[in-house]
Amino acid sequence: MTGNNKQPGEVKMSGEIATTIQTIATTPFNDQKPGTSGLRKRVPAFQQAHYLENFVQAIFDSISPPPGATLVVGGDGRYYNREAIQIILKMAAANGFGRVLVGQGGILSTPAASCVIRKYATYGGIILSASHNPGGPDGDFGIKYNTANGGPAPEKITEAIFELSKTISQYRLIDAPDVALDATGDYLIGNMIVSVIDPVADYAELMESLFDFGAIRALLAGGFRIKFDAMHAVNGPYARDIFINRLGAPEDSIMNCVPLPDFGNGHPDPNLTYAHELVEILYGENAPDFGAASDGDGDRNMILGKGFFVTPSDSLAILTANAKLTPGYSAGLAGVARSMPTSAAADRVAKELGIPCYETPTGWKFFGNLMDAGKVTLCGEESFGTGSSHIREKDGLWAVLFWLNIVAVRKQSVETITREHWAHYGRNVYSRHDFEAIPTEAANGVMKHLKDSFATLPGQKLGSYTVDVCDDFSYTDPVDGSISTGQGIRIIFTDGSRIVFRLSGTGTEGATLRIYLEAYDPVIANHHLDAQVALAELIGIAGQLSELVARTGREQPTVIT
Ligand code: VG1
Ligand code: CO
Repeated sequence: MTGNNKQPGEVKMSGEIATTIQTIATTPFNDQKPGTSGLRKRVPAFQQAHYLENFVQAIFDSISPPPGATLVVGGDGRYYNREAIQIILKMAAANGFGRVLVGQGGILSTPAASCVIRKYATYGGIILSASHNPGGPDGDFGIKYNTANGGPAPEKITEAIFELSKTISQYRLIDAPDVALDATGDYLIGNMIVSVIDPVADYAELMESLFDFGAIRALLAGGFRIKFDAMHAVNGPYARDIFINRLGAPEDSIMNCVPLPDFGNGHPDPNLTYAHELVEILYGENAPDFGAASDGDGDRNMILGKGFFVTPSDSLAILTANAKLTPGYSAGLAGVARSMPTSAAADRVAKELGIPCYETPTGWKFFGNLMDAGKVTLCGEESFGTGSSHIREKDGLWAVLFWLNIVAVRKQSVETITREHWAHYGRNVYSRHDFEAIPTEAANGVMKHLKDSFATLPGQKLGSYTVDVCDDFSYTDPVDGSISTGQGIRIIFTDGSRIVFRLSGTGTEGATLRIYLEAYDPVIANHHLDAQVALAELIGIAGQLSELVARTGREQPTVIT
């Protein structure tokens, strides 16, 4: 772990040697409850005096690291990333850490942070990101703790952090100058070494160990054209290294690959709405053969073919069905897991492969135990998240490389691979409708109204659908027995079609209501239908059951994916 711009063993001093530990008195904030993926707030909230410090001290107090432990710190480069990292380094030094590994420039994608935590067997890591939420001075910021397995802290840890944040009275930091983060190398602050590392190399090597880079290189050299959109977010340098340097793709294969603190004023969420620049290219004249995008922190992915969109739920199923075509998964899969609102397309593949399929609550933290116990290899969420046990986070570029490896072996287009999949397994027609920034009371009212109708719904005939069961999803972790309740309302019809209602745990303004719609269609002749057309009746039923318009005034979703 030495930098490349210095002699091994040389440790640069950060200004004067300063080891004074300061204890700062503080008072609690009462809103530091981590959501689906860490604590997310508007930037000005994080800029309040003591706000970040309180939360970081609550993390350190709840994990009580042994003296000299190593921590990983990095973020997606959004506004306030650098300032936050300097604060965290000074606090880590005062809280007894012996070393912190930081990505150069403060950059580490979420999957790269998970990779580094695992590769160097560190005690844990702090990732600074609000993921797919917009950034900038008025945008969002976020912070999350990952444990030694490289994955998001499970609920029992995030709950302990929240409890401590409600009673905190002081935090510790050392009095030292800022650490230069722009050159790799080792620096000393207090008694702690800060190792500024190349943020890309370890991750890119891991990707090369899983996929057939030779086959992908040959595919690209043969004229197969790709376009990857990093959306001005963290994956830019990763995409450049992997696609251009390692796979020999031409320069115009990547776009928006310089990370910007405000993501170029964009919304770094890879879906048909926010990644419209890429979508227009893939649906335009002379379109490339393959398109992909990732989000703010690099853990999400969207996969496009020429004029064709692959839903994330289908993507998980297709990767599962074709995993053996790649070197990293040639031995087959232990099992697959999906979040509850994700379509059951992967379940059908798992059944045919004779491997288990698990259904978990929303959020990657619920996959960690299953992967640690060797019960599953692939995991996915409908929210453009796919990943595997190579790390403990979802992984945007991994999914893109997985697809390219499959295309290189099958020598078929993305559309053909998907249509052949549907022809074999049937199509789980799927869509999610998001209603953002609804007044919290109105959103809670919708959820309560739905729960109140549980008693009368089963057996009711609604158009061509009959309600079979409905519930508020709860999950018992098969590894440690922990129980998570209130994870989303499911209305399941007798033919297996579903409507799911859930409130987002990552939004920062009012409430976001997500309505997930799924209908199974085995008839190949219907497979060309647009999802909104095929789901029209279910969409109507969802509106009727939830009394959405009357309760929220919303006629149309903010985003459809
Ligand atoms: C959303 C997604 C969820 C995902 C989470 C974090 O959560 O629905 O599937 O795990 O974001 O993704 P919610 O609670 O808003 O529905 V990331 O890439 O934003 O860290
Ligand atoms: Co993300």
